[in-house]
Amino acid sequence: MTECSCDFILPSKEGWEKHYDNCSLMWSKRSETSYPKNKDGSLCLPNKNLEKLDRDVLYHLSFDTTHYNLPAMFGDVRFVCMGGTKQRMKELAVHVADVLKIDYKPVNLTKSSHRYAMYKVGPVISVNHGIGISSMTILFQEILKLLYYAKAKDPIIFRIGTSGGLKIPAGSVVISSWGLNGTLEKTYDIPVLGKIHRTPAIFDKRLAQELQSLVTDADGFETFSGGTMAADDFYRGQARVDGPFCAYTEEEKLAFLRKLFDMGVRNIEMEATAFAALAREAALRAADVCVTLLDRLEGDQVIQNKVTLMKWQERPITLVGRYISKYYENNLHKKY
Ligand code: R2B
Ligand code: URA
Repeated sequence: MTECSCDFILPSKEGWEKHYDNCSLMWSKRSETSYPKNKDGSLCLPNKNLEKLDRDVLYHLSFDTTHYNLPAMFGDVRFVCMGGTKQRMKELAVHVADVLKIDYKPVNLTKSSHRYAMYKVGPVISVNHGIGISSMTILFQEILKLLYYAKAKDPIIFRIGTSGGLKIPAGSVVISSWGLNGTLEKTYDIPVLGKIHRTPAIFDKRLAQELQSLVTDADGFETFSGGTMAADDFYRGQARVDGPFCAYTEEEKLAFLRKLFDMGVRNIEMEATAFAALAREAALRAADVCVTLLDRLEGDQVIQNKVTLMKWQERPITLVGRYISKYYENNLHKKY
């Protein structure tokens, strides 16, 4: 019988899932393949080709395994936070430093890649992934390899994002339960060698419950758990009628958005399916925490003023920062 490897960040509460989805016990129940983690929680990536490489170049991060001591640089990483923009991820790094009381001046560690911007503060990597699944998955896969070479233990991954809400007030935060693709399946589908490779896009329920429990009335915004549609486009792919092309009516658009709502979807963004799927495949615990910039039943354009939008975008950062601080308050870092 496989043993459970749950390292609870928050003590269990009634009604919560008993296990994290990525624990060795849950993995053994759902998968025939061996658990992709070592006993100490470090990653054990299943691709054996990696062992044959003399040097692995993490091209988009501008690191490699010869010229950089990745275990020394990143061996202590416990949390990886990703989000679309460089600015937001810099702000997250500064916020984490503040919360953890670390004296910190932001330095972009991947400046020479001219692609993504990565910050590291204490045990937290904060890195931007650009827009959409293909940009995010390149970053995510190189982060997975980085964590693997660094021998980081039990990393937890957050996406901090923006989205369009469905029938919820603009400025609300949605913690995703699952991702839904453009053809309304809860999967991440990618063509591999000419065939569709399909992976379930389900997020860790216990982690979502823990995050949700940290929201207080004083926060001044509502938080929802629900499905997240990941579209491959901002305009037609999200049923907008304000793009350069549109061959459906406003009524058809609203009927589609209502159908999504009835399926349990609470927001639309552009990465959730792939983010959930890659994390699950690597047995990493992940949460997608997005603020909604508008209610899509009421319109398509993001018309809020910049100051309000910036304030709203702090909300997922505050929540994830609070989660990371709990990890310290509960002294869990001392185990590592
Ligand atoms: C939300 O916002 C971006 C598009 O504006 C995209 O990255 C997403 O998921
Ligand atoms: N990001 C999206 O992908 N959609 C929105 O409506 C808002 C932000």
